[in-house]
Amino acid sequence: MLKKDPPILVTRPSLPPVEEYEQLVREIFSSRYLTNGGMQHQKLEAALKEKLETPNLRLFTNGHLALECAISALHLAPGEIITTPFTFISTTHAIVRCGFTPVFCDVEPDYFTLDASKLEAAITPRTRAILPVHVYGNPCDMEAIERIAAKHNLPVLYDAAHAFGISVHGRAVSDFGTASMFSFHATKCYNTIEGGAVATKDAAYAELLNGYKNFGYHADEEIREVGGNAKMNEFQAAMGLLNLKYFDSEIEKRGKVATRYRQNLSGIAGLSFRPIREGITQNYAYLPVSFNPAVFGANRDQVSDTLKQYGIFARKYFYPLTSEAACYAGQFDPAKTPVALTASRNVLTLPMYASLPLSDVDDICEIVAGCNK
Ligand code: T4K
Repeated sequence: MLKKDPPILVTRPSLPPVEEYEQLVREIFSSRYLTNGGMQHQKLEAALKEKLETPNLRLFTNGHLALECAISALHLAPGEIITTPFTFISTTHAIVRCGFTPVFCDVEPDYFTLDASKLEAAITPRTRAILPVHVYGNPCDMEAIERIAAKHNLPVLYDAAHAFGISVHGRAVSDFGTASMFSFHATKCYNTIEGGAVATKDAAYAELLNGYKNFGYHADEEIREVGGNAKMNEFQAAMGLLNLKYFDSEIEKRGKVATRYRQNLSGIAGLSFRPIREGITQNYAYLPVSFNPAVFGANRDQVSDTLKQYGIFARKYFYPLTSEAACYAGQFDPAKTPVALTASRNVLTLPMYASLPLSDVDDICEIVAGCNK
């Protein structure tokens, strides 16, 4: 097989027709309203409230700052926040940057989401909140987590960066917990270039989010919080409005890509796909595949390197564990989350995006299967 030129990247952003974006850019130019809650922003906030089935939603310039503002708005006393280390570094950084100590709970072997059976053991008198992650768009066991949280009177803030549009037995993920943070980064299945949102059922908490993302302002001369600047601008919101229009068809295309991968690679010993929790809608945000090096003929890194030789750039989401990051050296023991540690060594996320040709999927699968010697 020839080396791919141009290379195949782990993802490509969904983009609307450029003429449609030009039209909205013209509207922005004629309004001369570029940020601070302009018309596109208002329209997007309303549309996403409906899409995510939530009574309150606030837009942000990116998912990370949305998460920081969401933590700040909980108004917690200093202490610990329980989370998982098998996630993008943003989750842990947000906790630390807000002044809290992350406490790492292990993940479930099937879904890589917080293992509720290990949650209670991680709770201490200093625990202030629980921050689980819907990794790869697979929702956590929210009922089990929230049962424990309620028993200990702890808020649950979900990192739903990967979970746009997901529902569980017909109930939107944003309907769970105190709040959920969604990322709309270019690499996500729904994007506003950069962007994010926090959805919550709690109207008073949503009002606090307004302050945290806008220097603490609630009215012209009323500065209530020590807020920063995390506002989404009009160009981002315009992209979001258009991408929302095409979201369902993009997800349908992603679904076809996912099906092709499963058809091509199922039944290979030592290679497994994530199971899908019962009753959920999927957004096919990522295409994670686990390799068991003792059974499969190669380890994850060897498969990744082989793909690179063909110009195919899969990614090791999420390696290293956030608890292993150099900036946290010596602070956490990754051996205490053995399931997460194994996942970080064995999972490769293969290229996944709506416009990925199925013939390329076939080529990727042929190379991966060929590593099984
Ligand atoms: N919580 C979780 C669980 C998250 O996964 C994330 C973000 C966050 C919180 C924070 O949300 P944001 O603040 O980002 O909204 C990417 C993304 O930057 C990041 O959003 C994402 N998670 C993370 C999992 O992946 P990188 O460093 O891997 O991205 P990069 O630039 O290497 O891009 C990946 C591939 O996509 C490249 O091969 C090129 C391609 N690409 C990328 C961009 C940006 C394009 O084709 N076009 C583009 O515009 O972090």
